[in-house]
Amino acid sequence: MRARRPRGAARGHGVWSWAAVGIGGLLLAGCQTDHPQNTLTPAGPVADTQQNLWYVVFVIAVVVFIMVQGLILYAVFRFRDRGDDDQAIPKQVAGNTRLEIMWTIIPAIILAGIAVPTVKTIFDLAALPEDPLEVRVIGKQYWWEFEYTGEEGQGVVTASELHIPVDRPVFLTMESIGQQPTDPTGVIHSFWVPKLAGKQDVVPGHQRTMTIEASEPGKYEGQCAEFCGLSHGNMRFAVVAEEGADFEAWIQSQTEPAASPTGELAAQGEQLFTERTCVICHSITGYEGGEEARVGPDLTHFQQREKFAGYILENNEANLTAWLKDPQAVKPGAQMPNLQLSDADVDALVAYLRTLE
Ligand code: HEC
Ligand SMILES: [Cu+2]
Repeated sequence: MRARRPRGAARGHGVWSWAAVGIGGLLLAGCQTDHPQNTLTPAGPVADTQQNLWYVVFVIAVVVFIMVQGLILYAVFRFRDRGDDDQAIPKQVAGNTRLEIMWTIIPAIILAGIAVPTVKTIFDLAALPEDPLEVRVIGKQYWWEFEYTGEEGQGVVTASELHIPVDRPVFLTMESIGQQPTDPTGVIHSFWVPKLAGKQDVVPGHQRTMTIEASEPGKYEGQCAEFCGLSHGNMRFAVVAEEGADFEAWIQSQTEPAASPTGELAAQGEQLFTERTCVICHSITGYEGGEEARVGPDLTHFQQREKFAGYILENNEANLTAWLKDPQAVKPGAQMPNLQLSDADVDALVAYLRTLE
């Protein structure tokens, strides 16, 4: 015969320890406050405004939650089945007009109350900011392209690392296109730098806008936040915020054309860049025949980027070699073909790419 477990004691103990583990785990998860993509530590006025709105909604939601759960717990304990005959039966209120009006009107008032600051914030953030830096953001599979469209931006095009000046609004005009600039067959991406602003979907055939602004110099990590294909998770980027003068120097450096390499291996790589068809997809300003292509990232100042291929790979020789040998092995679904390059070709091309300062 099986021994009967003492009822209540052991069972109750189990439930409470699981609850403690669950709640403790949630609390511990909140401990890491300096995560690079923590939405709760905004780093600029746009994110601040959004967080302020979020706090209002959050506090109201917590109050409603506690009240509703409190009433449920009260009812569950007060009117539980005690197994005797003379237990309390709740007062029956079905069809009570007064109550029904009350619990329709109270939520309506709460929602209307939340709508006021929400709508105001939406309009405030949608307005064109004063004296913005203008950047066109293009979501591609699977990387972000940035084009500085305003006069001061001088048409600079770069990938994966968006440089911006601090304390100045940056107005982004965003779209999704296929591999060619005129190709309308893009997919939906979503641009998200959690510390600087909320998400913005980037939709083919539409132009979306949003403003971001950073208050402190630094690197703010972001990523595509809408599933867009096999390497959606490898579609990251960074916003690099710099003091005004540093930013201007950066823009200036980006307008410089690439110089022809002097080393023998690199010079060989420079030649292979055309022979192995790289030039069809990648543009390098100053490289003959390589000014227009926009299928892959602009490589004129490739060496200045800390990471590449959607900001997933450290920019070093080993990673570049692996990338050129077999892009899909490094990044599933990557839209750069495996060009079946020989080891010697790869070495020369890597040597050339490393001269693109
Ligand atoms: C058919 C077009 C195409 C050809 C040809 C091509 N690439 Fe690419 N390349 C791409 C695309 C698209 C990407 C972006 C892939 C991604 O990140 O998902 C890319 C990415 C790169 C990157 C990383 C750039 C960055 O900042 O992320 C390098 C470096 C590169 N290619 C070098 C080359 C070289 C060298 C060749 C010639 C051997 C070449 N590519 C041929 C389309 C092409
Ligand atoms: Cu995407």
